[in-house]
Amino acid sequence: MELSPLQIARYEYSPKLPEMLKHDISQIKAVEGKETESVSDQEKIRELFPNTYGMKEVAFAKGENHAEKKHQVVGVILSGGQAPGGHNVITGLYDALKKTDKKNVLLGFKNGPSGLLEDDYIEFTDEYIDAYRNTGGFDIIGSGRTKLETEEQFAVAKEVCARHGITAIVIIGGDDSNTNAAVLAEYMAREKAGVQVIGCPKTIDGDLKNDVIEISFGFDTATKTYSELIGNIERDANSAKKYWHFIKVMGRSASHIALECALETQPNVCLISEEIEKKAMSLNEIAGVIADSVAKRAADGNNFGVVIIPEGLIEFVPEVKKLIAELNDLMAIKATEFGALVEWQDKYSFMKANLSADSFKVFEVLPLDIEKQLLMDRDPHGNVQVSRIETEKLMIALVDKKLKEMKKEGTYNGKFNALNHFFGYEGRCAFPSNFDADYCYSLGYNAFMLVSYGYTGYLSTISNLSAPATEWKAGGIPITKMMNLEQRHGEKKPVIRKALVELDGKPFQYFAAHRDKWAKETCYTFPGAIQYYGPASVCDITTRTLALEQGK
Ligand code: FBP
Repeated sequence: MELSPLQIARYEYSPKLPEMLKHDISQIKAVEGKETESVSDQEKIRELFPNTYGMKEVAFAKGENHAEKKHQVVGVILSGGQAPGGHNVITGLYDALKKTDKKNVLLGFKNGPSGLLEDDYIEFTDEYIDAYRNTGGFDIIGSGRTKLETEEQFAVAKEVCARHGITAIVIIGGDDSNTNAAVLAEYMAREKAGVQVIGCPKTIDGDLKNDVIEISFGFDTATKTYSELIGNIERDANSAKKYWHFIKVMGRSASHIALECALETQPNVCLISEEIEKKAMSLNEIAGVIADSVAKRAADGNNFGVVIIPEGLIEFVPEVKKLIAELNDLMAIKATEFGALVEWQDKYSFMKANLSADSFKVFEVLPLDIEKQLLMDRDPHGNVQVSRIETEKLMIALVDKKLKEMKKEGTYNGKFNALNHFFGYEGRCAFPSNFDADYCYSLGYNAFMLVSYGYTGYLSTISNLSAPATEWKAGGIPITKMMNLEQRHGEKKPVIRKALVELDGKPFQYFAAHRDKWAKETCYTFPGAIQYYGPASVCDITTRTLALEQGK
């Protein structure tokens, strides 16, 4: 493979570790803190995790290493969507494992959790690992979305582990994958299989966080990448002064990415799904918010602007949520009848006959393309594939309609030329920022410390992240501490609670305090490209979200 100059330079980069992990491994000791409780439903979760509930928090510190010495064979898995820095979690894990004992072995299971079930793996060597240091992507072993959740799968995993003498599995994933890591850890403990399970918090969506996990890895780089692009578009808009740009950004459910990009770039409008749900806003009302900004700016002669839309928006609009739920049920219950319809007119009549009157009213005002997207193939769980719905185009159509009405009423007299964009895959495999390169390497290094001290059912944690890396703290928390019971596929299941944008949190409050000004005036800020070399004040800073959350 040809190497770019940046790739060659990044190979030389030494990720920064927290002070307590920089010592010789013989000088890193584990210090146990308090016993833990799950965030709610304690009794039920204790019952479900009799072997791994209530374990103590762990922190690492300088001191004599008291871990039991044993030959370690560790398996690692990348699970779910790509996130910048995944390679560094693996290089950090590898370095700690080899520094502890050159004879230790790291196996990488290929293409996600299915690699473990199919016993499809590679054994890492120095040469192989070195080609991936500080690079973006998950192509080191590939990723996948197979869920590791049934007893049958766990039994296969146990057999594969026994075949290779595996002592621990490290799962790099989001809330679902780490929930499953906790269930797998409990299974291995119950079966006395001698296999520990450790998780690492990944997802660009930023929705795996709590009082201990300050940020999931990849969020920093992905939002910086999108913010660079949005800033560039803002500058173009302000130069040409003729387009409104509607930009959808990834984030399947929570709006953390949209909010962070708004804090970085100060667009005219940014929609936050969690607020829309709380206020039970209709599509018409949302279009009204954007049209209001368009009209105010047009009155000042500014027929241009930028709107940020979170990917998950429509599922948070109550009337659309109801429509989608009805469609999912309908297309499951009457699958054969609906599947036999070929002409659009017949499909439309089917909807009219079968949807509730309220839902059909919402359906019929949608642009034709969106109606068709809502009726596309379902995902494996029978749900509409929300990420394939072009919400940015939907909003343009609705705003255009609203502005035409306003023109008739005489409340708007401008020009509205809109363009749409979707930024998602552009940011998931970028070269990790210095923050993500350092954070991920530390997470992986620390995961091995947890392994060597015999912990299982823990998530690797690196905290105090808005301080310089040397001041970061390393440790682990039992995954069960983050769990509660939620309704999933008709049953109450123990899961890690997904972190949505908190409307009383500092990042949203800052945005809410400034958005009226941004809606009318041109207040754009241009973050520019991620910088890897130069002053720390430019290269090592993390997100505005984290800084505001930590009072910076
Ligand atoms: P993870 O939660 O698995 O990290 O993935 C998040 C995400 O990037 C979302 O932002 C997006 O909706 C989704 O993955 C896209 O998934 P796919 O890669 O399967 O198209």
